[in-house]
Amino acid sequence: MGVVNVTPDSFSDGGLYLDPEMAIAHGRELTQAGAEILDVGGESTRPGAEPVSAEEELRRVVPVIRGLSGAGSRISVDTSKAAVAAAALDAGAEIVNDVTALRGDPEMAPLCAERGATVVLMHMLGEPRTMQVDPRYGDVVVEVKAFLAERIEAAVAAGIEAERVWLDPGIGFGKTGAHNMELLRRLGELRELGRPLVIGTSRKSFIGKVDGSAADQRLGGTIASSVLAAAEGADVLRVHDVAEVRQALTVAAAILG
Ligand code: HH2
Repeated sequence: MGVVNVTPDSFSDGGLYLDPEMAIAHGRELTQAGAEILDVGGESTRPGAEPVSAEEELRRVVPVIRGLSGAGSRISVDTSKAAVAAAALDAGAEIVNDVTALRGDPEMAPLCAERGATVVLMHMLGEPRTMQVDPRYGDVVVEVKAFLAERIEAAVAAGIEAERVWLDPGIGFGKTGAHNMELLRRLGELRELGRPLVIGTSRKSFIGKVDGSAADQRLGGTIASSVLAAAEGADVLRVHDVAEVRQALTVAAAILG
């Protein structure tokens, strides 16, 4: 899954693809590089980010989704707002990547049910503005797993087919570096939920906490964490650097046979 951020303030590529033509060209490059899915987002969820209105988010993502629809990758929309998801589905998206796991907007679950969308349910402790202020867990893996199990039930109760639910432990969303690494080491426990797992480690600050690198110097850490996540059973890797991660995964798979 390649990341297409149509935002002025995303933590690693904010402002680079705010212009729709630039975002579409970038999405096409990621497709060429082997992205099977493009995740198009119009609101940064980085720690401390301020929310964006639905109108502004729509203005950012809809032309880009329209421009990328039919160009070779499936399209996912990274949003927590039902109005944005509805317009994105109309424009050609088929996956709704909701970092609030359907808790942010009461209309989101019924919309996804009615439209037959695939949904990504992600774990986040708190909300982006404050989530990195002293996050605490007893056992982070047990708690994230219980949360995701409860969100699957909520999705199914709202009429979303269980087969259309993907899960994500939300690397960096209300977690310390140690929490993130514990989750990555014990992904096998989340596989017991029986649904595809999405993992997004790309350029995130837990990498910088290991070696002091800045967001634009974390490709090696992104590759290491993505390959290890795949080996632990991750199904979808959400990354900015599709060509490099794709090559790493192909070589790792060849070695493992
Ligand atoms: N991470 C980010 C955004 N959306 N969605 C899922 N399912 N999983 C993730 O790990 C995830 C996500 C944050 O990365 P990015 O989009 O690059 O930054 P920003 O939120 O600042 O736009």
